[in-house]
Amino acid sequence: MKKAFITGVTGQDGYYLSKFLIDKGYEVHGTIRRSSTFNTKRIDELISQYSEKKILNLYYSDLLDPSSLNSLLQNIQPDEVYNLAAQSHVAVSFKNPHFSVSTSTNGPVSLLESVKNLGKEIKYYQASSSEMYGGVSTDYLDENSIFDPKSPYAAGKVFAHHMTKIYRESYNLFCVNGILFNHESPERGETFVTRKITRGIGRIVHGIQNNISLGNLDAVRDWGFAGDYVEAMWLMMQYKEADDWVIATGEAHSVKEFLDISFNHVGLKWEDYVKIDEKYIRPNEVNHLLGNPNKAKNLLDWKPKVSFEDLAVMMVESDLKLAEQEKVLLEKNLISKTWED
Ligand code: NAP
Ligand code: G4F
Repeated sequence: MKKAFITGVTGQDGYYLSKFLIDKGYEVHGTIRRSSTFNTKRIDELISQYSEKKILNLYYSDLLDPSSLNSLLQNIQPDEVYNLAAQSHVAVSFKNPHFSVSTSTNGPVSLLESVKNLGKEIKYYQASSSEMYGGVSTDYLDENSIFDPKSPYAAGKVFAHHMTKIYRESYNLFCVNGILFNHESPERGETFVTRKITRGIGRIVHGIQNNISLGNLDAVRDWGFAGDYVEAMWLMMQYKEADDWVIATGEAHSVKEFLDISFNHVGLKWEDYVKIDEKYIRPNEVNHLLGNPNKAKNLLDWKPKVSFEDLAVMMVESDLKLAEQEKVLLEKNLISKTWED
């Protein structure tokens, strides 16, 4: 049985990748952070199904704790390491630059060093990001496009991207960079723009929220479905050689277009509910990201299966159900309203 080690297993991609690898017959080992409240909500179902059978195994660790990462890798001796952990919110990285940058730079170096020193052939996956390109051009971006990071988050990712390549070239290690463009799902963090919108729509429809406050509605992204993108991560790790890969849909859409589709789905007009709040305007914006996934399509035989429209509808439908449950709990005073109008 192959063993995979995943950092960031409690995140959106951690959830989809664990599920995908377990279905492929892997034993999954994941790191979770100690928190004063439970932070395993996304993977609770997987835990109840697979932890007793030792198919899913969880350990407390942090990317800022190299000794814990090293001893975990020594003990587990995984075949594949997927480094998904990061403070992944771009706007937050301006507010918490030390933490954001330390996590995405020191973490990968610690893991790469451990992988190098293990003396076993271990494959390493680094979660690189389309944010590294900076979004100044409207051209298609591919593996050869120039990086021009616009945030602490993106600068940290560029460093990790180069280090992954350096370990590949210097030590002949199987180190892969997956340059993934934005990918979303019903498991997306609730402060990323797509989920913030669909969560808001669910609550508006059920009468427990009045408005959604947003920032730049003209920003353009290449949005895909997270479930499709974790398959691409795995395919990169099975390819005959380690490389850098762009994963994207090849379609660009604005925040306004996401609003259009999502609000139309419930028969409402977004213009009646969306307010612009300056606090969501970033110090330095990434205006336009559009990826060219042809290399992955041709060599990995990967393609995105969920369209932009279906993704928005999938998220709205899921958040309508969540809001319906919240409404009942609110009426029974079992939860309080913590979200903003
Ligand atoms: P996410 O939902 O924010 O998950 C991030 C994960 O990292 C969580 O499990 C989080 O733990 C963990 N984490 C944060 N800081 C940590 C630290 N210091 N030590 C250990 N774990 C830490 O992000 P995602 O959307 O799944 O993205 C996965 C990775 O892909 C990230 O590296 C992200 O930067 C990158 N990426 C994402 C996208 C995208 O569109 N989703 C695109 C390109 C690249 P808690 O649950 O305890 O917070
Ligand atoms: O959903 P976002 O916060 O995603 P962003 O900044 O593109 O970053 C995500 O994708 C990256 C890949 O390109 C990942 F590396 C990163 O970890 C993360 O997953 O914002 C998308 C756009 C931005 O231009 C932002 O300014 O939406 C705009 N936006 C407008 N109003 C908003 C809001 N973003 C957020 N989060 N909240 C708003 O109210």
